[in-house]
Amino acid sequence: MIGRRTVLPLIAAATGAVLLGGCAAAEEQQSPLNPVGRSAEAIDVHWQTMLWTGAAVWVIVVAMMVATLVRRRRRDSAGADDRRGEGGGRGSVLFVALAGAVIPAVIIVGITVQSVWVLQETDPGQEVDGTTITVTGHQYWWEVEYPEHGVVTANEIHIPTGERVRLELSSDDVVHSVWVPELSGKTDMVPGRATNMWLETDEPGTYWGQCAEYCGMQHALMRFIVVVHEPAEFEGWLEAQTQHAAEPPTPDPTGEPGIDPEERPADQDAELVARGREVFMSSSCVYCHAISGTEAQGREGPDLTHLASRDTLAAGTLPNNPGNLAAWVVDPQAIKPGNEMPGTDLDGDELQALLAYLESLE
Ligand code: HEC
Ligand SMILES: [Cu+2]
Repeated sequence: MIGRRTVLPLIAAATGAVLLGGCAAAEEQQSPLNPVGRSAEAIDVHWQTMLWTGAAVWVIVVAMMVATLVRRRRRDSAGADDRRGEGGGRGSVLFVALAGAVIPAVIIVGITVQSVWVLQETDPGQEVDGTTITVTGHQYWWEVEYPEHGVVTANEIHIPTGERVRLELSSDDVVHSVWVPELSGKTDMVPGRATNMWLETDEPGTYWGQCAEYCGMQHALMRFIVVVHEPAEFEGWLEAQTQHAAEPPTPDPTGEPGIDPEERPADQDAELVARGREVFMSSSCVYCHAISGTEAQGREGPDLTHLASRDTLAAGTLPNNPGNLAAWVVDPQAIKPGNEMPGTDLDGDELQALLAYLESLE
């Protein structure tokens, strides 16, 4: 017969399996269980120690409880009324002293010593190597600046391998928190207060980060990536980002028709891009967005100077491709309700030109 006693544990086990399955899926993108950054590795050592020590204590305690129950039951069923052995004797006192005081003390002191080590390993005050990056939290996106290089970008932090890079954090509005589980622990961004952290890893790759302090409606879609490059590649990226946005090539009106038909499509593209630039500069976009080398200098939204070089749109909400870009510009509130960008009412032609211009911002 299947009673409550069997069903409840079964439900609990099934729920547990589903929850753990969720963790396994998330592991592909961001998980502190795959540490590759120096700071995340120290945190991992610490939590593994606590997990396995805790597990060992649990197994031993449960085993002793079960053994006691079994012994008691045997004795009861034997009808013994001999209680002489209980609660007394030197053996019991020694056991209580060891298991109740000495062993726990050794474990707690050990874990405390290790956590002091982890605090030192991950100390934000540690000396750093080169590049300093300032990261500012906004509802619901990240402004990323390389002040020594005059570079401003958004929702992507690029760093070189093998270097400890400092991130100086602040917030433009409410409390946010930077967390890249594979690289480091969390650090809060507090309005009006400077905090900092560092990143260091030898593994090139792309690592997902996440706002880890509830900050409003789109907190869950306040994501970013950390792109770790080999040093030479990093220099190349930085160099490209220092460039102003390219002026759209001026279409050549003197080109005699028929002489070089190959040139025509490129010319038409150039015309579209140039028109799109005008649309951008004459609409509300400029109040909120900057494009370096142009009159657009708004700081309410992400800098768009090298928009087309970025992997994602709207803080990791969408992959950056022409279809998603169009969908975002037309109706950002449908994609990320409650974000700070209003929709546009441009007509079809203007929109097409605007998108061509945005896509040209490499
Ligand atoms: C009132 C300010 C405001 C106006 C006006 C505005 N935007 Fe935005 N825009 C934002 C904000 C804020 C974000 C970031 C939204 C988020 O991710 O939460 C954003 C994001 C974007 C992005 C994605 C950037 C990225 O790297 O993720 C693009 C592209 C963009 N805007 C283009 C435009 C264009 C084109 C216009 C004009 C038609 C425009 N915006 C008008 C504030 C504005
Ligand atoms: Cu946030």
